[in-house]
Amino acid sequence: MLTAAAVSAQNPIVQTCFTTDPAPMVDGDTFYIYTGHDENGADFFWMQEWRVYSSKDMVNWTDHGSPLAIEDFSWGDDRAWAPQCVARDGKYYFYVPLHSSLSGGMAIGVAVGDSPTGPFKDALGKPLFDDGSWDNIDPTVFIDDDGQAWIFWGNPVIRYAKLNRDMISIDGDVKTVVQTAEGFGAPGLKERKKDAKIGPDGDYKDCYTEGPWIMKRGKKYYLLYAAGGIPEHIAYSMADSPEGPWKYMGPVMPLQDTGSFTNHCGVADFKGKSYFAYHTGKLPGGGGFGRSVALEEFRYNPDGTFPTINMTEEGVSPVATLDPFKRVEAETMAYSKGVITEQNAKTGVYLSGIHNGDWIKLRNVDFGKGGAAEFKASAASALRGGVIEVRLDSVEGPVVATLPVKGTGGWEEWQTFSTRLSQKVSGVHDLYLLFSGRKGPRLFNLDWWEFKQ
Ligand code: FUB
Repeated sequence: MLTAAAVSAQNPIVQTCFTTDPAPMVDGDTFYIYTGHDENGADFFWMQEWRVYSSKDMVNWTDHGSPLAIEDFSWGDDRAWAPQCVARDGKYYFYVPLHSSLSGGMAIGVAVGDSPTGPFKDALGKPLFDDGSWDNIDPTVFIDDDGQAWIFWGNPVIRYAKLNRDMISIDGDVKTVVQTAEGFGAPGLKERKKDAKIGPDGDYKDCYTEGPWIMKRGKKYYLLYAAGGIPEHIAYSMADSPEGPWKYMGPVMPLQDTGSFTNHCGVADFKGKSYFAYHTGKLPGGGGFGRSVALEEFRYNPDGTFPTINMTEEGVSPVATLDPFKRVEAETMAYSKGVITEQNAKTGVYLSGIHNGDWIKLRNVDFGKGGAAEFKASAASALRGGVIEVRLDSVEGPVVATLPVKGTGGWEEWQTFSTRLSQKVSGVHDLYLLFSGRKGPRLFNLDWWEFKQ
Protein backbone atom coordinates (compact mmCIF):
# COMPACT_ATOMS: atom_id res chain seq x y z
CA MET A 1 0.00 0.00 0.00
CA LEU A 2 1.29 3.47 -0.82
CA THR A 3 0.98 5.86 2.05
CA ALA A 4 0.61 9.60 1.48
CA ALA A 5 3.90 10.11 3.35
CA ALA A 6 5.79 7.75 1.04
CA VAL A 7 4.44 9.58 -1.96
CA SER A 8 5.49 13.05 -0.72
CA ALA A 9 8.83 11.92 0.75
CA GLN A 10 12.00 13.30 -0.80
CA ASN A 11 14.44 11.61 1.59
CA PRO A 12 16.40 9.48 1.06
CA ILE A 13 17.09 11.12 -2.28
CA VAL A 14 18.03 7.83 -4.00
CA GLN A 15 15.78 4.80 -3.69
CA THR A 16 17.30 2.55 -6.38
CA CYS A 17 20.29 1.46 -4.28
CA PHE A 18 22.03 2.31 -1.01
CA THR A 19 24.17 5.47 -1.08
CA THR A 20 26.50 6.68 1.69
CA ASP A 21 28.88 9.40 2.83
CA PRO A 22 27.60 12.24 0.62
CA ALA A 23 30.02 14.84 -0.73
CA PRO A 24 28.25 17.65 -2.59
CA MET A 25 29.95 19.69 -5.31
CA VAL A 26 28.40 22.54 -7.28
CA ASP A 27 29.67 22.95 -10.83
CA GLY A 28 27.98 25.57 -13.03
CA ASP A 29 24.21 25.11 -12.93
CA THR A 30 24.39 21.60 -11.47
CA PHE A 31 24.54 20.19 -7.94
CA TYR A 32 26.50 16.93 -7.83
CA ILE A 33 26.59 14.44 -4.97
CA TYR A 34 29.40 11.89 -4.80
CA THR A 35 28.61 8.88 -2.66
CA GLY A 36 29.75 5.50 -1.50
CA HIS A 37 27.55 2.46 -2.09
CA ASP A 38 26.61 -0.08 0.58
CA GLU A 39 26.05 -3.55 -0.82
CA ASN A 40 22.62 -5.15 -0.37
CA GLY A 41 22.48 -7.38 2.72
CA ALA A 42 25.98 -6.35 3.88
CA ASP A 43 27.23 -7.08 7.40
CA PHE A 44 30.07 -4.53 7.20
CA PHE A 45 31.13 -1.61 4.97
CA TRP A 46 32.10 -3.99 2.14
CA MET A 47 31.86 -1.18 -0.39
CA GLN A 48 33.07 -1.70 -3.94
CA GLU A 49 32.49 1.55 -5.84
CA TRP A 50 31.68 5.24 -5.70
CA ARG A 51 28.64 6.77 -7.40
CA VAL A 52 27.57 10.20 -8.72
CA TYR A 53 24.13 11.85 -8.81
CA SER A 54 23.23 15.29 -10.13
CA SER A 55 20.33 17.71 -10.11
CA LYS A 56 19.57 21.15 -11.50
CA ASP A 57 16.50 21.59 -9.30
CA MET A 58 17.45 19.72 -6.06
CA VAL A 59 14.53 17.29 -6.31
CA ASN A 60 14.95 15.36 -9.57
CA TRP A 61 18.23 13.38 -9.35
CA THR A 62 20.00 11.85 -12.32
CA ASP A 63 21.93 8.67 -11.59
CA HIS A 64 25.30 8.80 -13.37
CA GLY A 65 26.21 5.34 -12.18
CA SER A 66 29.64 4.47 -10.87
CA PRO A 67 32.57 6.21 -12.59
CA LEU A 68 35.14 4.90 -10.11
CA ALA A 69 35.61 1.63 -8.25
CA ILE A 70 38.25 -0.27 -6.28
CA GLU A 71 39.60 -1.94 -9.43
CA ASP A 72 40.55 1.47 -10.87
CA PHE A 73 43.34 1.59 -8.26
CA SER A 74 45.92 -1.14 -8.94
CA TRP A 75 47.12 -0.84 -5.33
CA GLY A 76 43.67 -0.98 -3.69
CA ASP A 77 41.77 -4.13 -2.78
CA ASP A 78 38.87 -3.32 -0.44
CA ARG A 79 36.64 -0.69 1.21
CA ALA A 80 35.55 2.04 -1.19
CA TRP A 81 34.77 4.45 1.64
CA ALA A 82 33.81 8.13 1.92
CA PRO A 83 34.86 10.21 -1.15
CA GLN A 84 34.95 13.85 -2.19
CA CYS A 85 35.34 15.38 -5.66
CA VAL A 86 36.71 18.90 -6.20
CA ALA A 87 37.00 20.93 -9.43
CA ARG A 88 40.12 22.85 -10.38
CA ASP A 89 41.44 24.27 -13.67
CA GLY A 90 38.90 22.34 -15.77
CA LYS A 91 39.69 18.99 -14.12
CA TYR A 92 37.86 17.04 -11.44
CA TYR A 93 39.82 15.47 -8.60
CA PHE A 94 38.15 12.54 -6.87
CA TYR A 95 39.68 11.83 -3.43
CA VAL A 96 38.92 8.45 -1.88
CA PRO A 97 40.00 6.22 0.98
CA LEU A 98 40.49 2.53 0.27
CA HIS A 99 42.37 -0.41 1.63
CA SER A 100 45.95 -0.54 0.40
CA SER A 101 47.43 -3.84 -0.73
CA LEU A 102 50.84 -2.14 -0.44
CA SER A 103 50.74 -1.32 3.26
CA GLY A 104 47.84 -3.38 4.59
CA GLY A 105 46.22 -0.23 6.06
CA MET A 106 43.81 2.32 4.68
CA ALA A 107 45.22 4.87 2.23
CA ILE A 108 44.11 8.02 0.44
CA GLY A 109 43.93 7.87 -3.38
CA VAL A 110 43.14 10.50 -5.98
CA ALA A 111 41.60 9.99 -9.41
CA VAL A 112 41.23 12.65 -12.08
CA GLY A 113 38.68 13.22 -14.83
CA ASP A 114 37.70 15.81 -17.44
CA SER A 115 34.05 15.85 -16.42
CA PRO A 116 32.25 15.80 -13.05
CA THR A 117 30.74 12.44 -13.97
CA GLY A 118 34.02 10.91 -15.12
CA PRO A 119 35.45 8.72 -16.41
CA PHE A 120 38.11 9.01 -13.69
CA LYS A 121 41.59 7.49 -13.69
CA ASP A 122 43.95 6.93 -10.79
CA ALA A 123 46.05 10.10 -11.10
CA LEU A 124 49.20 8.63 -9.55
CA GLY A 125 49.19 4.85 -9.95
CA LYS A 126 49.97 4.80 -6.21
CA PRO A 127 48.40 6.26 -3.07
CA LEU A 128 48.52 9.98 -2.36
CA PHE A 129 49.12 9.03 1.28
CA ASP A 130 49.71 5.55 2.70
CA ASP A 131 51.56 4.90 5.95
CA GLY A 132 49.98 1.58 6.82
CA SER A 133 47.64 3.12 9.40
CA TRP A 134 43.90 2.40 9.59
CA ASP A 135 43.34 6.10 10.34
CA ASN A 136 43.53 7.14 6.68
CA ILE A 137 39.86 7.47 5.78
CA ASP A 138 37.36 10.15 4.75
CA PRO A 139 39.41 12.73 2.79
CA THR A 140 37.91 16.21 2.45
CA VAL A 141 39.44 18.94 0.31
CA PHE A 142 38.84 22.65 -0.17
CA ILE A 143 40.54 25.43 -2.11
CA ASP A 144 41.07 28.62 -0.14
CA ASP A 145 40.57 32.12 -1.60
CA ASP A 146 44.35 32.46 -2.00
CA GLY A 147 44.40 29.36 -4.22
CA GLN A 148 45.89 27.06 -1.59
CA ALA A 149 44.19 23.65 -1.53
CA TRP A 150 43.99 21.76 1.78
CA ILE A 151 43.19 18.14 2.47
CA PHE A 152 41.96 16.81 5.83
CA TRP A 153 41.13 13.21 6.76
CA GLY A 154 41.20 10.68 9.55
CA ASN A 155 39.59 8.53 12.22
CA PRO A 156 40.09 9.10 15.16
CA VAL A 157 42.94 11.52 14.46
CA ILE A 158 42.55 14.50 12.16
CA ARG A 159 45.36 14.71 9.67
CA TYR A 160 45.83 17.55 7.24
CA ALA A 161 48.20 18.84 4.59
CA LYS A 162 48.57 21.41 1.84
CA LEU A 163 48.07 20.16 -1.69
CA ASN A 164 50.21 21.46 -4.50
CA ARG A 165 48.51 23.31 -7.36
CA ASP A 166 48.45 20.01 -9.31
CA MET A 167 46.01 18.69 -6.65
CA ILE A 168 47.68 15.28 -6.76
CA SER A 169 50.71 15.83 -4.53
CA ILE A 170 51.20 16.94 -0.95
CA ASP A 171 53.18 20.11 -0.23
CA GLY A 172 55.25 19.73 2.92
CA ASP A 173 54.44 17.65 5.95
CA VAL A 174 51.25 15.85 6.85
CA LYS A 175 50.28 17.35 10.21
CA THR A 176 47.87 16.30 12.94
CA VAL A 177 45.24 18.59 14.41
CA VAL A 178 45.71 18.63 18.17
CA GLN A 179 42.30 17.80 19.58
CA THR A 180 41.47 19.70 22.76
CA ALA A 181 38.35 20.42 24.81
CA GLU A 182 38.45 24.00 23.50
CA GLY A 183 38.70 22.84 19.90
CA PHE A 184 36.48 19.79 19.74
CA GLY A 185 34.81 19.39 23.13
CA ALA A 186 37.28 16.61 23.95
CA PRO A 187 40.96 15.80 23.83
CA GLY A 188 42.24 13.23 21.35
CA LEU A 189 41.52 9.55 22.01
CA LYS A 190 44.76 8.84 23.87
CA GLU A 191 44.42 11.84 26.21
CA ARG A 192 40.82 11.15 27.25
CA LYS A 193 39.96 10.22 30.83
CA LYS A 194 39.94 6.49 31.45
CA ASP A 195 36.41 5.07 31.47
CA ALA A 196 35.03 8.36 30.14
CA LYS A 197 31.62 8.10 28.52
CA ILE A 198 31.44 9.61 25.09
CA GLY A 199 28.34 10.69 23.18
CA PRO A 200 25.47 13.06 24.01
CA ASP A 201 25.01 12.00 27.67
CA GLY A 202 28.68 11.47 28.35
CA ASP A 203 31.81 13.38 29.27
CA TYR A 204 32.76 13.99 25.66
CA LYS A 205 29.50 14.76 23.90
CA ASP A 206 30.83 15.94 20.57
CA CYS A 207 34.29 14.42 20.42
CA TYR A 208 35.73 14.06 16.92
CA THR A 209 35.18 10.59 15.49
CA GLU A 210 35.57 10.65 11.68
CA GLY A 211 34.08 12.03 8.45
CA PRO A 212 35.54 15.58 8.42
CA TRP A 213 34.09 18.20 6.05
CA ILE A 214 36.33 21.26 5.64
CA MET A 215 34.86 24.47 4.21
CA LYS A 216 35.13 28.24 4.31
CA ARG A 217 32.38 30.85 4.42
CA GLY A 218 33.29 34.52 4.49
CA LYS A 219 36.50 34.66 6.48
CA LYS A 220 35.69 31.69 8.73
CA TYR A 221 36.82 28.08 8.38
CA TYR A 222 34.49 25.28 9.41
CA LEU A 223 35.33 21.69 10.20
CA LEU A 224 32.20 19.56 10.45
CA TYR A 225 32.58 15.96 11.57
CA ALA A 226 30.88 12.79 12.72
CA ALA A 227 30.95 13.10 16.51
CA GLY A 228 30.37 11.32 19.78
CA GLY A 229 31.61 7.84 18.93
CA ILE A 230 29.01 5.25 17.94
CA PRO A 231 26.18 6.13 17.31
CA GLU A 232 27.43 9.23 15.51
CA HIS A 233 25.91 12.66 15.18
CA ILE A 234 27.33 15.71 13.41
CA ALA A 235 29.16 18.50 15.25
CA TYR A 236 31.55 21.25 14.16
CA SER A 237 34.38 23.57 15.03
CA MET A 238 35.35 26.96 13.60
CA ALA A 239 38.65 28.74 13.07
CA ASP A 240 40.22 31.84 11.53
CA SER A 241 42.77 29.76 9.64
CA PRO A 242 42.79 26.26 8.14
CA GLU A 243 45.47 25.36 10.67
CA GLY A 244 43.35 26.49 13.60
CA PRO A 245 43.25 27.03 16.47
CA TRP A 246 39.81 25.39 16.25
CA LYS A 247 36.93 26.47 18.45
CA TYR A 248 34.44 23.83 19.52
CA MET A 249 30.93 24.88 18.41
CA GLY A 250 28.71 21.89 19.28
CA PRO A 251 26.21 19.81 17.32
CA VAL A 252 24.83 20.56 13.87
CA MET A 253 22.71 17.43 13.47
CA PRO A 254 22.18 16.07 17.00
CA LEU A 255 21.84 12.36 17.59
CA GLN A 256 18.46 11.20 16.32
CA ASP A 257 16.67 8.17 14.98
CA THR A 258 18.48 7.95 11.65
CA GLY A 259 18.55 4.14 11.72
CA SER A 260 22.29 4.25 11.02
CA PHE A 261 25.05 4.18 13.65
CA THR A 262 27.28 6.29 11.39
CA ASN A 263 26.55 9.70 9.98
CA HIS A 264 28.61 11.64 7.48
CA CYS A 265 27.94 15.11 6.14
CA GLY A 266 28.74 17.54 3.35
CA VAL A 267 27.60 21.13 2.82
CA ALA A 268 27.14 23.29 -0.29
CA ASP A 269 25.32 26.41 -1.46
CA PHE A 270 23.30 26.33 -4.68
CA LYS A 271 21.05 28.93 -6.31
CA GLY A 272 21.09 31.10 -3.17
CA LYS A 273 20.24 28.31 -0.74
CA SER A 274 22.35 26.22 1.64
CA TYR A 275 22.16 22.43 1.78
CA PHE A 276 23.27 19.84 4.30
CA ALA A 277 23.77 16.28 3.00
CA TYR A 278 24.00 13.31 5.40
CA HIS A 279 23.06 9.66 5.50
CA THR A 280 20.49 7.54 7.31
CA GLY A 281 19.41 3.90 7.33
CA LYS A 282 15.89 4.86 6.36
CA LEU A 283 15.49 3.23 2.96
CA PRO A 284 13.33 0.10 3.41
CA GLY A 285 15.72 -2.79 4.07
CA GLY A 286 18.41 -0.34 5.15
CA GLY A 287 20.27 0.17 8.41
CA GLY A 288 23.83 0.56 9.68
CA PHE A 289 25.33 -1.17 6.64
CA GLY A 290 22.56 -0.14 4.26
CA ARG A 291 22.71 3.63 4.30
CA SER A 292 21.08 6.27 2.12
CA VAL A 293 21.83 9.91 1.39
CA ALA A 294 19.36 12.57 2.52
CA LEU A 295 19.30 16.35 2.11
CA GLU A 296 18.06 19.29 4.17
CA GLU A 297 17.96 22.97 3.34
CA PHE A 298 19.09 25.33 6.10
CA ARG A 299 19.98 28.96 6.78
CA TYR A 300 23.14 29.97 8.59
CA ASN A 301 22.54 31.96 11.74
CA PRO A 302 23.17 35.71 11.32
CA ASP A 303 26.56 35.31 13.05
CA GLY A 304 27.62 32.63 10.55
CA THR A 305 27.16 29.67 12.90
CA PHE A 306 25.19 26.58 11.94
CA PRO A 307 21.59 26.17 13.08
CA THR A 308 20.48 22.81 14.44
CA ILE A 309 19.52 20.66 11.47
CA ASN A 310 17.18 17.73 11.97
CA MET A 311 16.44 14.92 9.56
CA THR A 312 13.13 15.07 7.71
CA GLU A 313 11.29 12.75 5.37
CA GLU A 314 10.13 15.64 3.21
CA GLY A 315 13.65 16.86 2.35
CA VAL A 316 14.06 19.95 0.20
CA SER A 317 11.89 21.99 -2.18
CA PRO A 318 12.54 22.42 -5.89
CA VAL A 319 14.58 25.44 -7.02
CA ALA A 320 13.78 25.02 -10.73
CA THR A 321 11.38 23.20 -13.02
CA LEU A 322 12.11 20.20 -15.23
CA ASP A 323 11.66 20.54 -19.00
CA PRO A 324 9.75 17.48 -20.32
CA PHE A 325 10.18 18.55 -23.96
CA LYS A 326 13.88 17.70 -23.89
CA ARG A 327 14.85 14.03 -23.67
CA VAL A 328 14.86 13.08 -19.97
CA GLU A 329 17.02 10.14 -18.95
CA ALA A 330 14.81 7.50 -17.31
CA GLU A 331 17.31 7.34 -14.43
CA THR A 332 16.26 10.88 -13.46
CA MET A 333 13.79 10.65 -10.57
CA ALA A 334 12.45 12.53 -7.58
CA TYR A 335 11.26 9.28 -6.05
CA SER A 336 10.65 5.72 -7.14
CA LYS A 337 9.22 2.43 -6.07
CA GLY A 338 10.59 -0.96 -6.98
CA VAL A 339 12.98 -0.06 -9.78
CA ILE A 340 16.77 -0.14 -9.95
CA THR A 341 19.32 1.31 -12.37
CA GLU A 342 21.91 -0.53 -14.42
CA GLN A 343 24.95 0.72 -16.29
CA ASN A 344 27.11 -0.52 -19.15
CA ALA A 345 29.28 0.79 -21.96
CA LYS A 346 26.59 0.37 -24.62
CA THR A 347 23.68 2.30 -23.06
CA GLY A 348 25.18 4.12 -20.10
CA VAL A 349 22.77 4.21 -17.15
CA TYR A 350 19.16 3.10 -17.61
CA LEU A 351 16.12 2.13 -15.56
CA SER A 352 15.76 -1.58 -14.95
CA GLY A 353 14.13 -4.14 -12.64
CA ILE A 354 10.70 -2.81 -13.69
CA HIS A 355 7.83 -4.99 -12.45
CA ASN A 356 4.07 -4.63 -12.33
CA GLY A 357 3.13 -1.88 -9.85
CA ASP A 358 6.50 -0.06 -9.85
CA TRP A 359 6.68 3.65 -10.58
CA ILE A 360 8.90 6.70 -10.79
CA LYS A 361 8.04 10.27 -9.89
CA LEU A 362 9.36 13.49 -11.40
CA ARG A 363 8.71 16.71 -9.52
CA ASN A 364 7.88 20.19 -10.76
CA VAL A 365 7.62 19.34 -14.45
CA ASP A 366 6.78 22.40 -16.55
CA PHE A 367 4.57 21.60 -19.55
CA GLY A 368 4.34 25.31 -20.38
CA LYS A 369 1.37 27.19 -21.79
CA GLY A 370 1.29 25.40 -25.13
CA GLY A 371 1.11 22.06 -23.39
CA ALA A 372 2.04 18.53 -24.32
CA ALA A 373 0.17 16.38 -26.80
CA GLU A 374 2.39 13.31 -27.23
CA PHE A 375 4.50 11.04 -24.98
CA LYS A 376 7.52 9.09 -26.28
CA ALA A 377 9.76 6.59 -24.53
CA SER A 378 12.70 4.41 -25.46
CA ALA A 379 12.25 0.95 -23.97
CA ALA A 380 13.53 -2.59 -24.44
CA SER A 381 12.24 -5.98 -23.37
CA ALA A 382 13.52 -9.52 -23.89
CA LEU A 383 10.13 -10.71 -22.64
CA ARG A 384 6.65 -9.42 -23.31
CA GLY A 385 6.94 -5.75 -22.38
CA GLY A 386 4.14 -3.99 -20.49
CA VAL A 387 2.51 -0.60 -20.21
CA ILE A 388 3.61 2.87 -19.08
CA GLU A 389 0.75 4.83 -17.58
CA VAL A 390 1.38 8.57 -17.37
CA ARG A 391 -0.36 10.21 -14.43
CA LEU A 392 -0.31 13.75 -13.07
CA ASP A 393 0.24 14.98 -9.52
CA SER A 394 -0.12 11.67 -7.66
CA VAL A 395 0.09 7.92 -8.23
CA GLU A 396 -3.68 8.01 -8.27
CA GLY A 397 -3.91 11.22 -10.34
CA PRO A 398 -5.52 11.51 -13.77
CA VAL A 399 -4.14 9.22 -16.48
CA VAL A 400 -3.13 11.36 -19.45
CA ALA A 401 -1.44 8.66 -21.54
CA THR A 402 -1.21 4.89 -21.73
CA LEU A 403 1.77 3.63 -23.69
CA PRO A 404 2.03 -0.07 -24.56
CA VAL A 405 5.63 -1.34 -24.72
CA LYS A 406 6.11 -4.51 -26.78
CA GLY A 407 8.84 -7.12 -26.52
CA THR A 408 11.84 -5.89 -28.53
CA GLY A 409 13.91 -9.09 -28.52
CA GLY A 410 16.45 -8.04 -25.89
CA TRP A 411 16.90 -6.08 -22.68
CA GLU A 412 18.96 -3.53 -24.63
CA GLU A 413 17.23 -3.71 -28.01
CA TRP A 414 15.85 -0.21 -27.65
CA GLN A 415 12.76 0.92 -29.56
CA THR A 416 10.94 4.22 -29.36
CA PHE A 417 7.25 3.92 -28.51
CA SER A 418 4.85 6.88 -28.64
CA THR A 419 1.24 7.77 -27.99
CA ARG A 420 -1.02 10.83 -28.11
CA LEU A 421 -2.14 12.19 -24.76
CA SER A 422 -5.84 11.85 -23.92
CA GLN A 423 -5.88 15.55 -23.07
CA LYS A 424 -3.50 18.44 -23.55
CA VAL A 425 -1.35 18.93 -20.46
CA SER A 426 -0.08 22.40 -19.56
CA GLY A 427 1.37 24.12 -16.51
CA VAL A 428 3.57 22.69 -13.76
CA HIS A 429 2.82 19.19 -12.44
CA ASP A 430 4.41 16.31 -10.65
CA LEU A 431 4.62 13.48 -13.15
CA TYR A 432 4.27 9.77 -12.40
CA LEU A 433 5.23 6.97 -14.78
CA LEU A 434 3.48 3.84 -13.53
CA PHE A 435 4.54 0.48 -14.90
CA SER A 436 2.14 -2.42 -15.34
CA GLY A 437 2.00 -5.78 -17.06
CA ARG A 438 2.13 -9.45 -16.15
CA LYS A 439 2.53 -10.05 -12.44
CA GLY A 440 5.90 -11.57 -11.56
CA PRO A 441 8.38 -11.17 -14.41
CA ARG A 442 10.48 -8.18 -15.38
CA LEU A 443 8.56 -6.11 -17.89
CA PHE A 444 10.98 -3.84 -19.77
CA ASN A 445 13.91 -1.46 -19.36
CA LEU A 446 13.55 2.28 -19.93
CA ASP A 447 16.31 4.49 -21.34
CA TRP A 448 14.63 7.88 -21.80
CA TRP A 449 11.32 9.64 -22.29
CA GLU A 450 10.04 13.01 -23.57
CA PHE A 451 6.86 14.88 -24.42
CA LYS A 452 6.04 16.60 -27.71
CA GLN A 453 3.82 19.61 -28.20
O1 FUB B 1 31.22 4.38 4.67
C1 FUB B 1 32.28 3.79 5.38
C2 FUB B 1 32.63 4.62 6.58
O2 FUB B 1 31.49 4.78 7.41
C3 FUB B 1 33.03 6.05 6.24
O3 FUB B 1 34.32 6.14 5.77
C4 FUB B 1 32.77 6.72 7.54
O4 FUB B 1 32.73 8.10 7.46
C5 FUB B 1 31.45 6.10 7.94
O5 FUB B 1 30.38 6.77 7.33
